[in-house]
Parts: sequence; structure tokens; C-alpha cells
Amino acid sequence: MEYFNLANANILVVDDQVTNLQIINEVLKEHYNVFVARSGEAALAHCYKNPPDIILLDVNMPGLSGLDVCQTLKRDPLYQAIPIIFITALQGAQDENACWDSGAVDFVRKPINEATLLNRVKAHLTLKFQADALRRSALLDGLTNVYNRRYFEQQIEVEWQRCFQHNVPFAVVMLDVDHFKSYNDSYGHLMGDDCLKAIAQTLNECVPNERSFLARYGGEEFVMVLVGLSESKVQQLTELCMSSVRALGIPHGADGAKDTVTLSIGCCLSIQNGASSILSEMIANADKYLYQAKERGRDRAVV
Ligand code: GH3
Ligand code: MG
Ligand code: MG
Ligand code: MG
Repeated sequence: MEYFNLANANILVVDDQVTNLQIINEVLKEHYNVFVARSGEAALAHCYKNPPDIILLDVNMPGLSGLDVCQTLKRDPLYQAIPIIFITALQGAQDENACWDSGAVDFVRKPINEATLLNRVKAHLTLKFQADALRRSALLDGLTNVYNRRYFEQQIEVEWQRCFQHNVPFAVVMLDVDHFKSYNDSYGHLMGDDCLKAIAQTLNECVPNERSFLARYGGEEFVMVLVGLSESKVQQLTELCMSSVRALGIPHGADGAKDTVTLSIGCCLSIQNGASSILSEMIANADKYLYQAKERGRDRAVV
């Protein structure tokens, strides 16, 4: 069971009445980082800038109501995972149903009971952190801890669309470990696994910016998606990937290998292919260039 440090949790408390904010803040501030907002509009602005781990939300406020805020966040894929607890003086079943229907995870009545509020917040934060951990692990490769194929397939589509719309250069880089079958045959699969982990970590450190990423494509093959790099920068980056892996100095004395573990790289740039190029064709081309790098003797990049 993973341990979650709930004390790092950020809580946003939203209420139009300052006294309510003060009372709730007093209860929570010993345990969590508490932020407050005095309107629905301010709450949304806070979330977009600094998404909290949980929101305690008043229902009746002038301007955007708590229900409006909840519905808005639940519609947005970026924010829908934030749990929302309504805190309200409303008593009727209809009002309560409206809160649940808007997507809240819980409902607490005013005047608040300190123990009830603290325990509910703790329970929902724990669930939120568990769900976050599951979501993360669904997108990471179990052996190397870099992104997995599933993440690659989702994210390359997203980045490709954005780059295409805004005319930003885009590159797909396929990286394959040379003579890896004979590495396993010589050193065993456990050392093979360690080798893949070290390579993945090194390549991950070569990722040049926030929107670019590395994923394990399968077996001993990785893929790097590069966003916003000129052709010469892409070329420098492929050199950096190869030299960083060589610099690990992992011995590989088997037939054909170059004493240390090396990579071959195939890279396809959107600039070369023209703005009309199709994503699947770019991936196929990167693969074709990788094959050429292998044929020409490995330990090289074909861009
Ligand atoms: P080339 O230089 O042409 O790429 O040759 P290669 O031997 O690297 O390529 P090949 O496709 O023949 O073999 C890939 C090997 O990678 C075979 C497979 O056992 C190994 N492999 C794939 N995934 C893993 C893994 O998770 N751990 C280990 N230890 N080996 C793996
Ligand atoms: Mg109110
Ligand atoms: Mg290989
Ligand atoms: Mg391969």
C-alpha cells in the first residue's frame, strides 16, 4: 500500500461569507495547506492557476453558484478528478440531490461538526491520491518508469494536432538498442533489464522541453516525440541521445557489438515531410530510417 503524505494536500475553501471561511480554515489549517475564495468566479480562477487536491464548496453565492462551479469543473477533463464536497445550510432533499447530481463526492451541513468535516476530507483526499497513483501507473512502463505505449499513442495525437495547427516543428524519433538479443544471451535477462532501465533514465534526461516526451515503444525500442525543435536542434539531440548512452559505458562484448551498448536512431521531421504529412506516415518513416541506421552499421542516426 502506497503511503500518501496528506499534509502536502492543497484544499480550496469557497464561501461568500468571511466568517464561514474563517471557521473552516480554523478546522483545517493545522492539517493541510488551505486556500480560500469568496466567489464562484474566484474559485474557478484559482483552480485554473493552481489546481487543488480537494474543494469545499458553498452552494448559495452571488454570481456563479456552487452548483455552477461544480458542473463547470466536472465537464473539464483537466479538472474533473478534483473531488468536491458541498458545505451548505440547505436542508431540503431536492437541494441535496442537486448537489450530488452536479458531480460532488460528498455533502456536509452547516453548522459544521469539526470531526465530521476532518474525517470526510481525510477520506476523500486518500481516495483522490490513490486514484492519481493508479492513473499515473496506467501511463508508465513498469520496468523503466518512463511513459508507456498507451501514453505515447494518446499524447502524440494531442501534440501532433497542436503542432499542425500552429505550424510548430514536430519530430518522431525511434531509438533501438543495438544487438540487444546477444546482450541478453551473454549477460542474462536480469542484467538486460538493468541495462534497459539505465538507458531509459538517460534518454529521459535528454528530453529538451515540457511538451516533448520519451516513451517505451516496446521491447528494447524507445520513441521520443520532439516539439518545437529546428532540424539542426533535432540532429544535435539525436547525437546527444547516442553519446549519453555510450557514456553509460555498459560493457557489451558480444559478436558485432562495439564494446559498450549503443543505440541506432531513425528520425522523421514534419518540416522535411511538409505540413500535410500524416502522423502514421511520420511514424512509419522514422521506423524506415531506423532500419537504414541498422543496415549502415548501427550506432548512428538517420534523420
Ligand atoms: P538490432 O541491433 O538489429 O536491434 O538487434 P537486437 O538483437 O537488438 O534486436 P532483436 O529484435 O533481434 O532482439 C531484441 C531483444 O530484446 C530480444 C528480446 O529478448 C529483448 N528484450 C525485449 N524486451 C526486453 C525486456 O524487457 N528485458 C530484457 N532483458 N530483454 C528484452
Ligand atoms: Mg453562501
Ligand atoms: Mg535492437
Ligand atoms: Mg528492436
